[in-house]
Amino acid sequence: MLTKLKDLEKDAKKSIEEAGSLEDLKETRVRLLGKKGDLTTLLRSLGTAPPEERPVIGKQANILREELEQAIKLKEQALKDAQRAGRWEEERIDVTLPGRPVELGQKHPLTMILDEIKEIFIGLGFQVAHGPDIESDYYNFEALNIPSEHPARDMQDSFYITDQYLLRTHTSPVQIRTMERLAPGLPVRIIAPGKVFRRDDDATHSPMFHQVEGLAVDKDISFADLKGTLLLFVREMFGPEQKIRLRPSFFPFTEPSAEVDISCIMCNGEGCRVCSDTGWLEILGAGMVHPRVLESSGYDPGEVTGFAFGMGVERIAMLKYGIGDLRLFFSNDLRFLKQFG
Ligand code: 2NM
Repeated sequence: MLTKLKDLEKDAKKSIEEAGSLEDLKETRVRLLGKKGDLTTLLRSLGTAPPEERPVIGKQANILREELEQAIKLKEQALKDAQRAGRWEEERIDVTLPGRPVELGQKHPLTMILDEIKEIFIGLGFQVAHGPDIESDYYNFEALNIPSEHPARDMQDSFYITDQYLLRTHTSPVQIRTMERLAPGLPVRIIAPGKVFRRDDDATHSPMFHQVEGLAVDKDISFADLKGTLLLFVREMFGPEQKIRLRPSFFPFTEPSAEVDISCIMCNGEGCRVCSDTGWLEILGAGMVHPRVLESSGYDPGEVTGFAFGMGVERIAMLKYGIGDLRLFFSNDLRFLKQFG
């Protein structure tokens, strides 16, 4: 039986050594050491050996089992190493190849325009204020002197979330919130840039677009201050030769109110397709803050006055870059976006 054991040892070590793959090795292991394996079978027949030989055979068999376990473990590691080396060979990286060019992104044209607008007003002493996209009926309408029967409140024009909450339709709520914080004594000079939402969708209207509104509240703020501020803005934005023209208008939150035109940047006021032969382009709404708006925000309209204005960022970008379709800003077409680098 000891001879059998010796034979088994020789055969087993050979099999382990010759295993060509991890699968091979696994099979060999089962054949040698498994429940019905060679070594187990040999030990089962220990009872047929002479009693004095049994302890020796048993001991030798156990030593052999340990040796084989060890040999299998070593072989397994060797096979794994070889496998990894093979993969490395296949995937070897040629560091002398030229690299793939890295494409840098760039600012969205609307971001560029917005940055420009912000810088101009910061230069004039304004601070940038922000507020929530979801607003209450109160901040979006009521505090702005827009009564409940006003057509601007129509469900058809706004995205209502509940009875009292909606996506803001302009950034004026930011101005109200700021006045509430600073009233009754502190002066206000802010612009409020951000997304606004209206139920509109065609080549000139998007359900989401961007506005910048401005507000100045202080003692003795006049309509002339408004005009001067807007003229400075327009000249920095569109060139030092620009003219502006104010036409009487109406907004519930300002009195008096005006629409502001700039001389057409395409034809310099000569008259062309872009300005419908008028020589002028409308780019802003503005006015003196309505006393009721000042009052509901905590200021005394007998003590302070204010001017406010609002503009659409997309419209300014379209004019400045000569873009014909508003939807290009939101289509994320790289052929369009790459032109503004
Ligand atoms: C515009 C036109 C005119 C405006 C008014 C206010 C506030 F909150 F102070 F009353 N914020 N923005 C305003 C005034 C906005 O957008 C065309």
